Amino acid sequence: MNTTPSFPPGFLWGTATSSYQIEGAANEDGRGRSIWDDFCRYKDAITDGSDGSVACDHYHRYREDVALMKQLGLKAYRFSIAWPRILPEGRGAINPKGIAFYDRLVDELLAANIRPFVTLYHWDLPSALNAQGGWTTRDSAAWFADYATVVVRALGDRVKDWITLNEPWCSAYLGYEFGMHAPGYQNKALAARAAHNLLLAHALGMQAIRAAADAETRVGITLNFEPRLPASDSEEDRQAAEQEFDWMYEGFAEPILTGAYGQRMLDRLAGADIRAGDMAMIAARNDFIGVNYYSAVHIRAGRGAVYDDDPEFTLMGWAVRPHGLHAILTKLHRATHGRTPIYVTENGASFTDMVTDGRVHDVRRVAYLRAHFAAAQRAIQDGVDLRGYFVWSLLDNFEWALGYQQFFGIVHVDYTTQKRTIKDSGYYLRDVIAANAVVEPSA
Ligand code: IFM
Repeated sequence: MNTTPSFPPGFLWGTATSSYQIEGAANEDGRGRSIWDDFCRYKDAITDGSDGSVACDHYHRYREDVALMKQLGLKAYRFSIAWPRILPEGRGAINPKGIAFYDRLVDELLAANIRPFVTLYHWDLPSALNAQGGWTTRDSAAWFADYATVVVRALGDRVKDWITLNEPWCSAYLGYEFGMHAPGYQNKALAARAAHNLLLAHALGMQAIRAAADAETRVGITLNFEPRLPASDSEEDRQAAEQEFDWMYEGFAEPILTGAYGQRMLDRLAGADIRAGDMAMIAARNDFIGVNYYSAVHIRAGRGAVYDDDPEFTLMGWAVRPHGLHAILTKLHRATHGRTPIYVTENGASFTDMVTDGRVHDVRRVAYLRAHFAAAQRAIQDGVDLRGYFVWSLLDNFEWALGYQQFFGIVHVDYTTQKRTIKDSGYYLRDVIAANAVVEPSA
């Protein structure tokens, strides 16, 4: 087998999922409602009219799913906790059955020698809190910190890696400005408030986790990135790309890493409740940064975004540009002076798949993963302290407003029978993990 240089020893290979996208069991064991249960009921909110009430039925099939992870040789698994399972009203009374589910899942993972990476918030805010203003009220940061304390007290003896928020850019802007995600508002000022309050929630959440956990515990945040890259080596394109507004980076990574918003972001944040002392808390040290990377934008001077590199597009319509992963990893490495470990907490691709004779020959997904793994490997060679890589996603699942019409899994799910079929990309990941290197796909 042809291989490139190895990844560092102990490199943490895994897959990622989130609660609402896979769990189902929406009305079981005392789970409260979330803004996604509500949003899915709005007319035309979800392209195929579906919702996450059953999804992959992971709530009942988690043992089978952990067995699959073991079969693939995963070293780690990133999943999220459904806030309304733990606190059905968002705060106050704890639901012991909700905690018991994650207890069982964590124990099952540890028994399979798989390290749990737990995200506390992957978009399923309790509806009861939304009724009190949700992320648009500053109180939300304290609600989140209290919820984090409850979860870390319950699982912190076994879970040592915590992620506060997943992709707060999406929570704030897709949820409150563009209305494409729950709670479905279209209001710039509300989005600005939500964006800043989410950063505050991250800050208070980190403090709460550290207060409730032991010294071995690590905590960070997962951000999504879509870097702006020069379309050529010319100085004009380089400058144009540099000057382009990078909303995801400037809105979240920059305040966390520098303790300040840039002027362009401050203009966008008109209406947000930013108070003295907030920025210092938001800039508290993270034990790691989680990077979700899917695509990049090419910029040409005077023309803006261009596609003259003729990229391949995934089913999401996202340009396949693996070099963008190298670019964001090296940029973050420089921005943190190499002092903050980085994980790729999501990377993967949606393509249409077909099950034939019990196999899924997802050649394009295999090629996508191979190219992105190689980009990560190059970043490590260039000095980036990359500690692990979580492929999105373990299973085909509920892709938010796009329902069940997108397929990110390295394991195919038949939603009628709930049968799981490992795709060729799953076997490819297994081979990469076994070699701890970017191997050639087997024919
Ligand atoms: O499915 C989502 C996930 O919930 C957050 N990051 C991007 C994925 C693909 O769109």
